[in-house]
Amino acid sequence: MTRILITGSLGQIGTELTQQLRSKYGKENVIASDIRKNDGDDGPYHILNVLDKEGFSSLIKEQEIDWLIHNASVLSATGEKNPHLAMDVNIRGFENAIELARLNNLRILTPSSIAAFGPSTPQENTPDFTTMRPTTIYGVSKVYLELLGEYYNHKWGVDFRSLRYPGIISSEAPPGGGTTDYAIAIFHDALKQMRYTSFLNADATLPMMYMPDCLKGTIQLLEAEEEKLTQRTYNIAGISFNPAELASSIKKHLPDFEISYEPDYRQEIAGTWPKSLDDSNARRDWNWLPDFDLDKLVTDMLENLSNTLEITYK
Ligand code: AKB
Repeated sequence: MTRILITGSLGQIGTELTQQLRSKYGKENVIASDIRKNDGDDGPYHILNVLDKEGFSSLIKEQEIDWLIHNASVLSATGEKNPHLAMDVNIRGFENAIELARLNNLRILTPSSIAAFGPSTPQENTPDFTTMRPTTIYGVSKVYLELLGEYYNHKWGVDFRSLRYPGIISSEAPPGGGTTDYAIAIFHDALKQMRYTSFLNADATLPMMYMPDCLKGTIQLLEAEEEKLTQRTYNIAGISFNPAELASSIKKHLPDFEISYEPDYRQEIAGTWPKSLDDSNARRDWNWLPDFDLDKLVTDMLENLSNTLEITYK
């Protein structure tokens, strides 16, 4: 049976990906790890600082790992507040991960992001191969990750795979320090207090995706036969919308909901990212197809979150 190690397993994506992979590959074959203590996990869990290369290496060897999902990362807004932390975790952490993948012959999947693009990138229907001059440290770390992973692939044959995730919306673990986090906070505030103040402008359109689509795409790429991959890094798109459009979809369920706007430094970051992505290569190579449009996402999200928060809204 394939043995999988996930770093950053307590993050927004890591939390749900760990559960999903455990139900597919068996609890004991999916080893979760993160930098902090975890009381809630129901399977093998290890505290791991990805900057501790020896500890990282021992865990891979002791657990006889085949696939490494390297999710440990500082997101865009936190990165702009603390660029050196982002350089350590995102750049040095990834250098450790890819080198250990080479030494131990692992398949390695690690996220990139729409943040790898920048203000000089065409913003509509952005293709996989285009101008990439990001202006955030998070974006710079993702371009480096993509290029270094591809270098390890052509130089040493390391099976490196990456997805450029859009903003991910989910009701389980909260995200930490992202620019697209408004699209989750809005649901919490809508259910709790019927109003939300957005830190992005009303018309700040960004590519976004619901967690079930994110998990589906991640697992599809992880499991894809290597011969099918014509490239190592893929755009995947779900839907594109802005805060005003999201608010009107929420209003269909909560007619009294009100949104106001107080854009901050995160608007500047969002303004440098694409509005929509061309993901035709992922569709062609490994049959990627998202399931959720905006209204379906909003209906599902309100239902799940109201259950978790024990709030009746219908
Ligand atoms: C962020 O906002 O930093 C992330 C991302 C788009 O990668 N959600």
